[in-house]
Amino acid sequence: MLTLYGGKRSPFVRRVAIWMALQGTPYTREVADIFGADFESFSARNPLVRVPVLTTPHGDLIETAAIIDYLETSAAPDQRLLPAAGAERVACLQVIALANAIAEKGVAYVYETERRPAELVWQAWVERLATQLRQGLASLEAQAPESGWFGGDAPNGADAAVVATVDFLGTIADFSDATGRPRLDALARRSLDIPAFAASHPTAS
Ligand SMILES: N[C@@H](CCC(=O)N[C@@H](CS)C(=O)NCC(=O)O)C(=O)O
Repeated sequence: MLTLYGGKRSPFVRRVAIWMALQGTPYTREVADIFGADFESFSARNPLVRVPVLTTPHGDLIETAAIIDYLETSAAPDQRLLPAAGAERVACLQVIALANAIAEKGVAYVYETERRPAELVWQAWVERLATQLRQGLASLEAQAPESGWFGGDAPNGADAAVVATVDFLGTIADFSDATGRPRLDALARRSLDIPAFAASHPTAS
């Protein structure tokens, strides 16, 4: 049995959780307190003390992209969430890359605005992050399907990455207003009808 380490707010952990659920890959979930009590012990699983970590028969895997590669190459062809090759694969991976980059900037924004002591906040950097997030989101919104999924009739890996990122931004006070991203908001709402997405929503119990 695979074990996924990481909390519900992390967009990276959630992408892995959605991915395994869409593939029908069974796993157990463990939350690690990497900012607190588990900092030292978790370094045995990831020397950088970051999540996600996926514990597998091949050991503890780190970094979302490498974990996803493991899941894709371990799955039967009809369970895979990435197009096999060609322009479709390039396009799908570029959507995932953009969603991932937005998630990275969103996590940096959270560290700056929620974790850093208020007197040490570098406002110009926060504004740079906000601009990068707005631009990234505008690009993702322009690429989002009006209906259905990035994957067409069924969600694929791009949908997993985009929904994980959009729902994560919804947890950040300054980015929780979805007015400027109607297609992404609608996609995230549609995803809640699918248990693979709903079960790992940041607000799911
Ligand atoms: N590139 C990494 C990013 C992982 C990451 O930044 N995870 C955050 C949680 S969302 C974390 O563990 N942060 C703790 C830290 O950086 O010290 C990945 O894709 O796995």
